[in-house]
Amino acid sequence: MNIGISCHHTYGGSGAVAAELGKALAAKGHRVHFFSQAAPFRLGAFSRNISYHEVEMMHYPLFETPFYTLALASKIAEVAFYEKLDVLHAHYAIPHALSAMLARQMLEDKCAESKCFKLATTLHGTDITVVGADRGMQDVVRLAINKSDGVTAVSDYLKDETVRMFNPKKVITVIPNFVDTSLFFRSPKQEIREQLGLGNEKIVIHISNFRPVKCIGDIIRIFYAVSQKSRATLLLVGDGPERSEAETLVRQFGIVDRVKFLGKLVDIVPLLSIADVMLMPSNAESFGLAALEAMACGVPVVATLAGGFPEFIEQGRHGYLLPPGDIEGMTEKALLLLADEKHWLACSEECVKQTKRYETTLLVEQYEAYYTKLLTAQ
Ligand code: GMT
Repeated sequence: MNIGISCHHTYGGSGAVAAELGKALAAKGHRVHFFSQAAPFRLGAFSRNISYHEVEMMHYPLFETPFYTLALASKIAEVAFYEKLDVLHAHYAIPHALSAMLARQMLEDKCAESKCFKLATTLHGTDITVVGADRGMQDVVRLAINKSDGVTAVSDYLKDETVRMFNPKKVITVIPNFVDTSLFFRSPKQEIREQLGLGNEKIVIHISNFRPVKCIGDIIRIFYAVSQKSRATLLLVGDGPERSEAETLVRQFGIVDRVKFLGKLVDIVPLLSIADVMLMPSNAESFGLAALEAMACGVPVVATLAGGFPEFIEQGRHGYLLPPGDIEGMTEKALLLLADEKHWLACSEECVKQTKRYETTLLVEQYEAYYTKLLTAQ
């Protein structure tokens, strides 16, 4: 198939899923065209069957902000026509699905409707729960959903939320996040500890784009309580709007030497491989790709009883889920995992087992079948 993928290039789950999906499809022989503002952060080096189309925006003094949605639509239309795209897979409802709709209209005179690409849209989370919940954006998100040929969501939770909020005309198919366990596996390296200036203390880790939904303040509060009873270090991977507040809290708590802000790192397996607990106290999380990737590396998760987490994290088996904001509860469970070696090992092994259900090869097959269904539908 000739598949177009449009996604956000920035550090975040939807861009990661889109890039990993495209790479896996290309490895299976499909021709994949990526569309984004800059190279998606997980795209990696050149690879056969992959083309990346950077969307260039026109800068003209009359326009205060450049029109990304329109530039993307023009780029999709151009590539779809010359490369004969079968499917355009939009990751995150806006603006990608809208640009694709517009691209189809641009092609109306050039292609017979039956020959134009099918539009598959994957909802990732905040496109519904945050952007979709905004009064000013609701109708445009609804349009993106209803005008797609097919819509998928990354968890039952997100599907249910979308149905509750938008009552869409289409049936939404759930295709969860996935992880390549041939790349994500535990392989601890002493030199990583040395590079980070760590001894043999326990490691708590968090990876995200530091947006408000991630509750970074709760991470610092939990870790502060943990650090009173355990000689652990907190690794914070990623960056974003809540970082300054987090750094301020770390200073206020006097734990500067116990917390390392590592920034937006792409190669996270070496870090996950030395981690003992993944903290994800998000107040809304449609799936939680970072948790799944941690589990593949044998890291039990302490997260919230919210969103998609309960769909793949079993209480006491792969870690613990507590109500959002329950700092005390999450602290207690993190301490339990850090202190009880036997329990940690059992959880760690169960985590690795659980991720086999979310193996990239299995889920990529589901996407391929989904595209085929769209292409053969009347
Ligand atoms: O908002 C974010 O944290 C990033 C966001 C994205 O779209 O880039 O992540 C969402 O998509 C991921 C991949 O499907 C999911 O694993 C994350 O749970 C989801 N984030 C939220 O729902 C907050």
